[in-house]
This record gives sequence, C-alpha cells and structure tokens, in this order.
Amino acid sequence: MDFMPNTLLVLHPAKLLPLAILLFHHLNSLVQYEAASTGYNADHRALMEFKNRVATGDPSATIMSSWNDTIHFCDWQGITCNQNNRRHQQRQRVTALSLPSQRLTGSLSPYIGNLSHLQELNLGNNFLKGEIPRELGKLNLLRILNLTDNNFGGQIPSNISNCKALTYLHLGNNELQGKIPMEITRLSKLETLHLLVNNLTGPIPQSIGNLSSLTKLTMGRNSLSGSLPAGIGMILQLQFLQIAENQLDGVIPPSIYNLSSLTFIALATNKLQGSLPQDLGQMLPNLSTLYLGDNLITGSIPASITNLSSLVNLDLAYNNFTGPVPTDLGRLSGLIWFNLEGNQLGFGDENGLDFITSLSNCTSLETLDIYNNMFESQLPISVANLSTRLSMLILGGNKIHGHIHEGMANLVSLTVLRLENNDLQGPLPITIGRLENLQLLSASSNKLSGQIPSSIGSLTQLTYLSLADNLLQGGIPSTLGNCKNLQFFALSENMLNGTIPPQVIAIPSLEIFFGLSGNSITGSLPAEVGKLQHLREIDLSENRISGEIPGALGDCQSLEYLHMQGNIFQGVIPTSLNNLKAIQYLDLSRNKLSGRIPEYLGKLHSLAYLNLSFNNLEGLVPQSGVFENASAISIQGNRNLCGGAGFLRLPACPNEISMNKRSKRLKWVIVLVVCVSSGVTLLSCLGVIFYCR
Ligand SMILES: *[C@@H]1O[C@H](CO)[C@@H](O)[C@H](O)[C@H]1NC(C)=O
Ligand SMILES: *[C@@H]1O[C@H](CO)[C@@H](O)[C@H](O)[C@H]1NC(C)=O
Ligand SMILES: *[C@@H]1O[C@H](CO)[C@@H](O)[C@H](O)[C@H]1NC(C)=O
Ligand SMILES: *[C@@H]1O[C@H](CO)[C@@H](O)[C@H](O)[C@H]1NC(C)=O
Ligand SMILES: *[C@@H]1O[C@H](CO)[C@@H](O)[C@H](O)[C@H]1NC(C)=O
Ligand SMILES: *[C@@H]1O[C@H](CO)[C@@H](O)[C@H](O)[C@H]1NC(C)=O
Ligand SMILES: *[C@@H]1O[C@H](CO)[C@@H](O)[C@H](O)[C@H]1NC(C)=O
Ligand SMILES: *[C@@H]1O[C@H](CO)[C@@H](O)[C@H](O)[C@H]1NC(C)=O
Ligand SMILES: *[C@@H]1O[C@H](CO)[C@@H](O)[C@H](O)[C@H]1NC(C)=O
Ligand SMILES: *[C@@H]1O[C@H](CO)[C@@H](O)[C@H](O)[C@H]1NC(C)=O
Ligand SMILES: *[C@@H]1O[C@H](CO)[C@@H](O)[C@H](O)[C@H]1NC(C)=O
Ligand SMILES: *[C@H]1O[C@@H](CO)[C@H](O)[C@@H](O)[C@@H]1NC(C)=O
Repeated sequence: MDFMPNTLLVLHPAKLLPLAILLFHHLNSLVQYEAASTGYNADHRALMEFKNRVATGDPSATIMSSWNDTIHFCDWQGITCNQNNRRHQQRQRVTALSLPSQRLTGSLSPYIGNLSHLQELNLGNNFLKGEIPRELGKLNLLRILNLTDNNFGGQIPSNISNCKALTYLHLGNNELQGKIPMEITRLSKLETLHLLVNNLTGPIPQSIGNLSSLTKLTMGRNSLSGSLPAGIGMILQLQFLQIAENQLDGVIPPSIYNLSSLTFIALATNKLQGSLPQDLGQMLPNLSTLYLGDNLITGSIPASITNLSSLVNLDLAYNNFTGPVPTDLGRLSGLIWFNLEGNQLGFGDENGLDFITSLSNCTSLETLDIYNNMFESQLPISVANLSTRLSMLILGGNKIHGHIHEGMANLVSLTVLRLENNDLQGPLPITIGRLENLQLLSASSNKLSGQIPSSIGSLTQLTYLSLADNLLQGGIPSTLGNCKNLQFFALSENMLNGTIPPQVIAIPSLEIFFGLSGNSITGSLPAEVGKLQHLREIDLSENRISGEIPGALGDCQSLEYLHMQGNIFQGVIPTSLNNLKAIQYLDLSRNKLSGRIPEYLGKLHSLAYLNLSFNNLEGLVPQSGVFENASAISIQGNRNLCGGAGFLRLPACPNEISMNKRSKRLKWVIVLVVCVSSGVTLLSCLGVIFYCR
C-alpha cells in the first residue's frame, strides 16, 4: 500500500486564489504535511513497536498478525483514529488503542509515548508484564488509562502525573510495588483512581485531597501503611472509597464523615482505631455500604446509624464494639448484610437482642451475624419473623438462652444456621425439617434436650451437622441416612442410646468427620461403615458398642484418625485394617480385643499414634514402625504380651528363640534343594547336547 503524499489533495483546485496566497498555502500545507507525516510515521512506528513487544507468545496471535500494512493502521483491530482528516490518511492520528481481554502477553513498549494524540489506552484483562513505561507521561491528551488485570510490576511511574487530561486511571490487579507517587495527586481532572490489588507499600500521599474531581478511589488489598490522610475529606464528590486490606493505623479522620456523597466505604482489615461519631447517621445520607470489619475500633455503635436510610451492607465484625445494638434497625428497610461478629456487644443486657424484633421490617435481609459477642438474653420469638430471604443466621458464641422456637421454620431460605456455644435449652423443634435449604446446622455446646426429631432427615442439602455436646436423648434417627450430602456429622457428647442405624453410617459423601463419642450407643458397628471411603476421621469412643470390629472398616481408605476406645469391642483386630494406608492415629484402648497384635501395624507408614492398652491382647509385640517410638504407642494393661522394643520392658517370648532357629534351618533346606535341582537340570541339558552331537 502506498501512503505517499499527494499535495494536490491538500490544495483545492476549484479555489482561484492569487499566486502569492496560493504559494503561501502551498508552503504552509507542505509544513503541515511534514508535521502530519512525522506524527503519522511516529504513530505507525509506535504501533509496530507495540506489536513487536506483545506479539511474542501471544495466544491471540491473529490480532497482531492482522496489524500489517495491507490496510491502514487506523483500521487495525483495536485502533481508533481522529475522524476529521478522513480523506488525508497521512494526517490521521491514533486516538485510542483498545484491546481489552485479548490474552495479550509480553510488555508495553515505551514507544507508546509517541502516540501523541492518544486519548484512550485500554489494555485491561491481559497478561502484560514488565514496567509501566514512564514515557506514558508524554501523552498529555490521554483521558483513559486502563491497565487493570495484567501482571505489570515495578513502580507506578511518577511521570503519569504529566497526563494532565486523565480522568480515569485503573492500574488495579497487577503486581505494582513501591510507594504511590505523590505526583499523581496533581491529576486534577481525575475522576476514577483504581490501585486496588497490588503490592503497593508506604503511605497514602497526604496531598490525595488535591484530587478534587475524584468520585471513585480504590486502594484496597495492598500493603499501605500510615494513617488515612484527613485530606480525603476535601474530595467532596467522592462516592466510592475502598482502602480495605492494608495496614493502615490511626483513627478514621472525622472529615470523611463530611463527604455526603459517599455511597460506599470499605476500610475493613486494617488497624484503624478510635470510635465512630455519634452523629454518623446524619452525615452520609446516600451511604449503602459500610465495611469496617477487622480493625481495632472501640466504643458503641452510634444509634444514629438507623438514619442511614440507604444502608444495604453493614459490617462491623472483629472490632471492639461494646454496648447495645440500636433497636430501631427496622428503619434500614433495604438492609441485606448485617454482620457484628467478633465484638463485645450485648454484655449484661437482658434485652440485648431486641434489635432482632425490629429487623423483621428489613424484608431483604439475607445475613444476620452476631457470632462471638456477649449477648446474654433470651432468643426472641420474633426471630421467626425475620425476612424469608434470610440465608445466614449466625447467633453462635454468645450466652443466649431460651428455646429454639418452632416458628424459625418460617425462615425457609436459610442455608446456614449456627447456634453453637450458647445456653439454649429444650428440644430441637420438629419443624426444623422444613428448612430444606439448610446446608450447615450447628447447635453444639448448648443444653438442648429431648430426642432428635426424625424430620431432620428432610434436610437433604446438609453438608455439616453438629449437635454435639448437648443433653439429647433417645436414638439416632435413621432418617439421617437421607442426608446424602453430609460431609461432617457430629452427635458426640450427648445421652443418645440405641444402635447405629446402618443407613447413617453408610453416607458415602462423609468426608471430614463422623462422631458419636461420649453417648450410650449399643449394638455392633454395622459393616456399612466400609462405604465411608472418603472419610478422614471416625470417633465412636466412649460408648457401649460391642461385637467384633467389622472387616469392612478396612475399606475406609482415606481414614486418618480412628477413635474406638472405651467400648466393648471383642475378637481379634481384623487383618483388613492393613488397608488403612492413610491412618495416622488409632485408638482401640479399653475394649475386649484379644489375639495377637498384627505385625502389619508396624508397617503402616503414616501411623504415628497407636493405643492398644487395656485389652486382652497377647503374644509378640512387633518391633518396627510405630512400635519403635516409645511416645507413639501404648500397650499397657494387656495380659500376655512379650518381646517388642526394649523400652517396653516386656518379657522375652518363650518360643521366640527356637522360632528363629527353625526358620533359619528352613532357609538352608530351601537353598540346598534349589542348588541340587538346578545342578541336575544343568547336567541333563549338557547330556542332551552331548548326545545330539
Ligand atoms: C494482514 O492482515 C489481514 C487482515 O487485516 C489478514 O487477512 C492477513 O492475513 C494479514 N497478513 C499477514 C501476512 O499476516
Ligand atoms: C477497564 O478494563 C476492565 C477490564 O477489561 C473493564 O472491566 C473496565 O470496564 C475498563 N474500564 C474502562 C473505563 O474502560
Ligand atoms: C519523566 O519525568 C521526569 C521529571 O518528572 C523527566 O525528567 C523525564 O524526562 C520524564 N521521562 C519521560 C520519559 O517522560
Ligand atoms: C495540593 O494543592 C495545594 C493547594 O492547591 C498545593 O499547594 C500543593 O502543592 C498541592 N500538592 C501537590 C502534591 O500537588
Ligand atoms: C505481592 O503480594 C503477594 C501477596 O502478598 C505475594 O504473594 C506476591 O509474591 C507479591 N508479589 C511481588 C512481586 O512482590
Ligand atoms: C464538616 O463540614 C462542616 C461544614 O461544611 C465543617 O464546619 C466541619 O469543620 C467539617 N468537619 C470536618 C471534620 O472536616
Ligand atoms: C444522593 O443520591 C441522590 C440520588 O442518586 C442524588 O440525587 C443526591 O444528590 C445524592 N446526595 C448527595 C449528598 O450526594
Ligand atoms: C435521625 O435524624 C433526625 C434528623 O436528622 C434526628 O432528629 C434524629 O435524632 C436522628 N436519629 C438518631 C437515632 O440519631
Ligand atoms: C479489644 O478487645 C480485646 C479482647 O477483649 C482486647 O484484648 C484488646 O486489648 C482490645 N483492644 C482494644 C484496642 O481495645
Ligand atoms: C419499616 O419499613 C418501612 C419501609 O419499608 C418504613 O417506612 C417504616 O418506618 C419501617 N418501620 C419501622 C418500625 O422501622
Ligand atoms: C434410651 O433412653 C430412653 C430415655 O433416655 C429410654 O426411654 C429408652 O428406653 C432407651 N432406649 C434404649 C434402646 O435403651
Ligand atoms: C519515540 O519513542 C522513543 C522511545 O521511547 C524513541 O527513542 C523515539 O525514536 C521515538 N520517536 C519516533 C519519532 O518514533
């Protein structure tokens, strides 16, 4: 393709002008042409350099190979040129280079700084690495610079501050290091500044408040330190502030609460101190999200938060908030996420949970989490009136007393119900079976009594069930066998009796834990236990389970921890346990096991703890593997054990020596027989060969 200049096109022949003027124009246009041509060539060169740097290993190589001179570069994919010189191709200049999400690799050429008419550079969501070229600072018409979601490293070049026209700067999700250059606060037209998810260190520039046009500021998930500059309070149009997951300390400057345009504040996971102003709620009328979790904030939750009528997400978890929770939260009618986990709220307040009653007005509420606080009041019946959209109800780790009300079955969207570590009493209501979306049910360490309702088997989505450490009685409902997604199952430390329903110990999804310890379970261990092939831990200890250990237990090939102590198991230790190749911890103590200690137990390489004490085992104690380690085994309280490692101080086995001699003699006999027979074979072969010749 020929892009040679045609000056006649520049001069309009239809216009009759005096020669001088004509000449002047001609000269002028030549000068113009030259400038345009230089710019044109510079653009062309810069694009070729860009192509050369990204082309290598570019999985979408087709894009870059289509950047060739069979067509004008203004028509290359991702390129936009100024349109006003459409007819004069040599005057066309690149105004935008936009290739987001094209799987580009390589680095960004410094020649990019020669695209002097560039207004938009958008290379987001690629795999570009290397440093961001400081030559970008030459692009004084650049309005949009988007390099997010790449692998750029090094420092943010301070020269970017020369891009006076920038309104949008997105460098998030890279691997940028070093300090945020103070100079970028000179970009007075900047409306959006995203630096989130990088490895930036040092303080936030004090002059950040000079970015007076800013509406969105994100610096979250870096390693920024120091305090939040009070100057942020000068950015009057700021709507979105995200500086979570850094190492900021000091107090939150009060000036921030003056920014009445704010809709989103996330300062979670820092080391911020101080307390919230009591009039917080009057100041931020449009605030929809307030994330302050995981800081060191003290004091009470300002009652005025109920004036934040746009509030949707409130997370104050893991701070040191004390005192009551405002009781008119129902005014926050758009509330969806409400998390106060890990504070010291509710101490000494018999009505401390009254706020739950008002939350029933929040019909969009999906998460209510007050885990690990100091609430010590009765669980209000009104908990049943919470939004039917409620998905997570987390009340564990308090001192909440009273009953679990039947009406809680109204909360049909619940997926997580955590009531553990409280003082709840009475039975688990039969209606619990209506919570068919429940995936996690934890009510351990309470004082729940009565029987486990068989309706619990309707909770077929359950993956985690713990009712351990209560006062539950009666049998284990066989309907639990319907919970085919269970991974964790704990009914330990109750007063349950009856036998283990075979259906329950045959749930193949069980993966993490199956625990029934500390009950009064009788009967034998069903052979169905062999179906638990993904399970890592079984605890049946301290019950009254009898009969032999089923050989099928050896099928539980993922088993790492097996606790069977304190039962009435009898018979021999089955040979199939030899298949428990992952076993690390095995406790069979205080049973009535008899016979010999299997030799293979010394060959299970992962086994690091073995307790066989107080059984009726006899005979030779193996010497290899776990048996070599005094602190790893316990075999006391058996009747007739002998041999073993010296530290056990057991008597030598009576026939151990003669056994050894006999086996040595046998070896010699075998050697002799082999020698003689091979000799005979050799001789007869030689004989045959000799005869044939
Ligand atoms: C040049 O680009 C065109 C599309 O613009 C493409 O069809 C052609 O294959 C490319 N030529 C080479 C040599 O890659
Ligand atoms: C910046 O790039 C990201 C990722 O490609 C994209 O989601 C975002 O919309 C871009 N922003 C602008 C202003 O183009
Ligand atoms: C970057 O800026 C510094 C001064 O701020 C200047 O000396 C240098 O020439 C600039 N470099 C480029 C490539 O623009
Ligand atoms: C911020 O603005 C003030 C007042 O306009 C000015 O004195 C100061 O130099 C600016 N800071 C920076 C880093 O540009
Ligand atoms: C950036 O930080 C992350 C997480 O802190 C770390 O894994 C990574 O190695 C760091 N990268 C560089 C280039 O320092
Ligand atoms: C908040 O704004 C008011 C009025 O605009 C002003 O008087 C007050 O000093 C500001 N407070 C802070 C902490 O900046
Ligand atoms: C709050 O939001 C509304 C609607 O988006 C807007 O009209 C109003 O100006 C905002 N208020 C402030 C103080 O920014
Ligand atoms: C809510 O705001 C109104 C007026 O702005 C004020 O009178 C009232 O006291 C505030 N409520 C709370 C609980 O602070
Ligand atoms: C927060 O509470 C914890 C636990 O009570 C306490 O150890 C810690 O000192 C408190 N921190 C502050 C900053 O008050
Ligand atoms: C309940 O929410 C409505 C808006 O949905 C609101 O008008 C009303 O004041 C709220 N009631 C209470 C008691 O907070
Ligand atoms: C289980 O215990 C309950 C009382 O706690 C008792 O009524 C029932 O008979 C017991 N069942 C068995 C099989 O022992
Ligand atoms: C512009 O880019 C620099 C590198 O950043 C080159 O050194 C220059 O030669 C180039 N200038 C032109 C006109 O292409």
